[in-house]
Amino acid sequence: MLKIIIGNRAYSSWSMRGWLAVKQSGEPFEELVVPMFGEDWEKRRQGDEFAPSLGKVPILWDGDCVVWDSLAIIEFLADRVGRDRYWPEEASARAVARSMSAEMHSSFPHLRRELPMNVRKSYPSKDLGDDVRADVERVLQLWAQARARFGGTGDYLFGDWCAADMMYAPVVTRFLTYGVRVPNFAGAYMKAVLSHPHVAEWIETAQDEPWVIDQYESENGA
Ligand SMILES: N[C@@H](CCC(=O)N[C@@H](CS)C(=O)NCC(=O)O)C(=O)O
Repeated sequence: MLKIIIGNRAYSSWSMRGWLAVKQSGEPFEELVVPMFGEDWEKRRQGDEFAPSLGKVPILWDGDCVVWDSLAIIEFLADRVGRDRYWPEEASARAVARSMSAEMHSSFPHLRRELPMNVRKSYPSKDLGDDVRADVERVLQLWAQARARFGGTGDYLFGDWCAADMMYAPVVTRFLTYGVRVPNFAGAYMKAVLSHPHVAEWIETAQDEPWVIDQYESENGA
């Protein structure tokens, strides 16, 4: 059976992406939550289960086959259960969905650093610095283009729920947490993402986690 190792649901955005991908597979899976930065975290990440990932989550095991890194997990599962479960069918839509997902994976350093994920909190709007604002604008531009070109009658970036939505789901929760002001189309998209049953389950389960990491509990970010 598949087994995914994740960090805290409250704070670990990469874990959220990997977990959403496994949920999307429809396959049964086991999950192991290792709370980040506690004693057990240091011990576990030095163990064999974490070794291939250099101590980062998420990590997916399928027997003795291991996949780490959220995008690789998506691709591994797409190979396993069918690409159409993860990526839009039409070639140009798929190309854009892949590009947007890769950009999420490699970019937006200011957004990631200054607005860390915390799905248990929501603060009033605050002024964003220029660098964070530029990251936010780029995300909104990508969302607008995907929705306009490929959204059709569906609620998500490419109509149906796909890997690009999984990659941007933690951005949606960050915008909510820090009260980032967005245009109406983005508000509607965010609402759809937050109502997706897999996202809703992740957020709901996070509420009951006992662990608190102080550095992610500030309205001013990390
Ligand atoms: N590029 C990796 C990023 C993984 C990552 O940085 N995970 C964070 C948790 S959200 C982590 O394990 N941090 C612990 C550390 O860096 O020590 C992916 O896409 O999965």
